[in-house]
Amino acid sequence: MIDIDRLTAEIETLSEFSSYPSPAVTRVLFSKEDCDARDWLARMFADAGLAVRSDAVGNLFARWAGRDVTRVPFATGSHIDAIPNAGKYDGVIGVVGAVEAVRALQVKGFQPERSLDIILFTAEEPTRFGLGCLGSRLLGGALDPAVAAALEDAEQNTLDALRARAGFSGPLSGVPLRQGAYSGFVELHIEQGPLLERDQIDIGAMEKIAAPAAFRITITGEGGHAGAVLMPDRHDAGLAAAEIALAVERAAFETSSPDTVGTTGVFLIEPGAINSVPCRAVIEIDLRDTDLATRSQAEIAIREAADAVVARRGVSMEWATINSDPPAICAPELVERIESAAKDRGFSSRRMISRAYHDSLFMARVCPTAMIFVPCRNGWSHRPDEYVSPEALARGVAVLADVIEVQLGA
Ligand code: HGY
Ligand code: MN
Ligand code: MN
Repeated sequence: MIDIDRLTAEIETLSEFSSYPSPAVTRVLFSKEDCDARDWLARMFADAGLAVRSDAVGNLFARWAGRDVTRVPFATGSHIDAIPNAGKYDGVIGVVGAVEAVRALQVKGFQPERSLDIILFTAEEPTRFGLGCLGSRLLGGALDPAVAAALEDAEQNTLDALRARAGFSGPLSGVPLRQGAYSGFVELHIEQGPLLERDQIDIGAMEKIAAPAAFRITITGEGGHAGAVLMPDRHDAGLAAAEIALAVERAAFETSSPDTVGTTGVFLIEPGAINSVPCRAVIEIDLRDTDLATRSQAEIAIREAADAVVARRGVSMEWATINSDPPAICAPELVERIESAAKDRGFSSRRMISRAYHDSLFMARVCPTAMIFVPCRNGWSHRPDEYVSPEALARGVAVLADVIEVQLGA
């Protein structure tokens, strides 16, 4: 039996660890709010009888010990970091909901054969270092530990310095998991899209997780006095970046796929004075599709457009790829398990593709992986009015508990 009142109260408490006032949640990797939230969760894990350990990058592993320690454990989990001005459910329901699933199984007297790890992944959001899924990327062997160690935030703090300050030490080379370290991984998450709510479907069973790529483009122009530099003589870095941002939108529209999305979410210009022609601009582009070839087609179109803009405006460009990840295919046997768990409870379900990326994208490189989605109001996410009803949340946790029960008993 899911104690939904306790779960919603815990989600409310967790949301208070935020550097923005309620209802917004902002919880950036290794900030005071993140560290305090991790401490609070570690106590919650311990109260549920879970043994907690962490790795060198701050991934937390809360283990429910099974009777047969020779069996490969199963895993679930998600993230609790939050981008600026976000909501209280993204990631959180996959961590706090997993604890509730374990408590529900404990109350019914279930004894696991196989152990379970609830994983709290470090930095699923790219906010601190510009790279998403930092913890799961390292766990999945998708990021060179030496490259990770040298990551710097906007204030030139390195990952090594920040993780040490947060109390995590040891070589990052010890973080990657071996292939098959878990028998499987299932993540509970909000849909962050409108489809389940629109069609009144209770549970989403992910078949695929979209392929994210991110680029940082730096444009250098000539700048100058806003009054003295006549229009034909300008090499305006800001306008060149603006044209490239529009090319991102055009490229996303013009692929053959409705799943291609392109976003210029970071747009900085220097010197940022009203009476000075921008001499430098930095834009960061998030480009996704569920199909790699289609995403690559969009990337090529953007690069070609950018080259033409740069040549015409007489500016220079540096193009840096932050990440360029393939999509993940979810494990059919876990997808079917999610569907049958929903069916057994009388919940409707639908197979879907996740347009957002998740830590599951990288856990799929370690073991069979799948995701359970629950609907969120209007599909809103990454905004303070993100909302999941207690009923929808309870259904997601119940299905997670049923999937875990089968996996731990198997
Ligand atoms: O951006 C994403 O897809 C995830 O919410 N970090
Ligand atoms: Mn997110
Ligand atoms: Mn998330």
